[in-house]
Amino acid sequence: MKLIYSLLSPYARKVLVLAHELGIVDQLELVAAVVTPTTHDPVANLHNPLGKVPALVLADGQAIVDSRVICDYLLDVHGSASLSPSGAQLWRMRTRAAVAEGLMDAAMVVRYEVGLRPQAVQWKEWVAAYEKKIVQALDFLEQSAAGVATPIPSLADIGTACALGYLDFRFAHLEWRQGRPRLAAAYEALAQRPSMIATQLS
Ligand SMILES: N[C@@H](CCC(=O)N[C@@H](CS)C(=O)NCC(=O)O)C(=O)O
Repeated sequence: MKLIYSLLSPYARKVLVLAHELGIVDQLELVAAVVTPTTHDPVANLHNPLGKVPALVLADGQAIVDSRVICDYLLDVHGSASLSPSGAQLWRMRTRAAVAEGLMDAAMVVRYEVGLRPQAVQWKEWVAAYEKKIVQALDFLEQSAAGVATPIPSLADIGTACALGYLDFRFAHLEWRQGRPRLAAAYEALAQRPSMIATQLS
């Protein structure tokens, strides 16, 4: 399988962390792409009509996008039913995973607005509104923080860890740990896992 990815993408990191946790990372051939909303990466565009990373290309050439679907695929093919909670716990976990994903999305919106858009046409209210979404998502994740799932972290744990790692990398000024001790403790536990160490953003 080929993983079209970028070293700095928290979405691609999620897939890589899960692959490490499932013990299948060696089955992934990593193909780096350089993506922004305003540039055209031929490899990313070949496999994903949205031109985004990550994309997973199977042996028969079928491409799977986006990171949520790739993670579901890896769990389906290489995991086991025991790795997923059931009943109410499943929907709590999936909701936490969706909020963590939304946190990443909001961070990416701010990053593109501040880092890519010419300064003269940047929209301050837009940035403030998305920073507010980041803060609200962090508060939700603090309130719903639970112990890390075993034997491997859940999709919510992995998504949250990768979103928080991205904040540390690009949004350190937000000081997300302030007032969020449970989330900080959960993150510290996750950050020490070999899967997270092997995929650090740099
Ligand atoms: N929902 C997508 C989001 C992926 C995404 O936005 N990736 C960024 C890189 S971190 C990207 O490819 N950006 C290029 C673009 O927006 O065109 C996923 O989960 O895979």
